Amino acid sequence: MRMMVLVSAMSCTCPVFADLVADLATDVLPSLQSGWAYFPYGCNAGVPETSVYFPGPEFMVMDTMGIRPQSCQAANRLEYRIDPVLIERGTYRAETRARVTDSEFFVYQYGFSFGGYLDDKVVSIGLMTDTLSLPDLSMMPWDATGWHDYAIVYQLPGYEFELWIDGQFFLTGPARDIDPYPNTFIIGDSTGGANARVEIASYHAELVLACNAADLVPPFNLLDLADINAFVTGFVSLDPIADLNADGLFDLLDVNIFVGSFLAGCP
Ligand SMILES: [Ca+2]
Ligand SMILES: [Ca+2]
Ligand SMILES: [Ca+2]
Repeated sequence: MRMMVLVSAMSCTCPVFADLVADLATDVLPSLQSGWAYFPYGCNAGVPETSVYFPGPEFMVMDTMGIRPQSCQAANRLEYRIDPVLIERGTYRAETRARVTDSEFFVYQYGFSFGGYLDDKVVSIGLMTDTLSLPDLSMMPWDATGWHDYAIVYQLPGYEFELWIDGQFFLTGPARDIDPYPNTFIIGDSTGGANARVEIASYHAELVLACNAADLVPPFNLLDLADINAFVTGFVSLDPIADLNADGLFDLLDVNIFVGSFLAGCP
């Protein structure tokens, strides 16, 4: 009977929503744009933003060719810090339209990179003219010299990331653990040993967080049958996901929290 009530409450035509949105305009120096900071570090510290990023009406050029082409850890990266947003559960999505017109590398082929540092995981990809690098540092041949739309989708906490190219699902794989790092959207040059010249025509990233205690699984900010199934399955298998008051017990208190939150709906 309770499940009937829950299912009947599912007809939510929720608007498109994101808790946090970051865009990067192509025609303004990034550090002049809200939320964005130019972040040169390691042996690239001191390299000025205006020598790497060149705004334009159709695309922004990033050019790190010839900058410290040795294998020291360094970056000329753009970062959009999203701490202190607490990411308990949510969906991260980042999209860019870009082409890599030149590149050189020493070890890690992240001459051009975009993605995120989220919940102490790396979910960024790296692009060179002829190579695609994945978050686990594996590489594959890829012709990045033509215009492509790249999209990364990652569910927190701890799902595998998805890479979409030109609107088509391309692959999925594991994120990589890193030392604690602020939650950050990134785009730019992520290594000292690899450099690139890239034209960036667009960039958009967003984070959609779970709306309440019943919003357990994707799609977030939406309460539907997937959340009900996740709670029921978690409850009967004693999975912490269903211990909604985090007291180590699986009892009526958790059921009441779930039902109350589900019926309350996303705001
Ligand atoms: Ca570099
Ligand atoms: Ca959900
Ligand atoms: Ca409990």
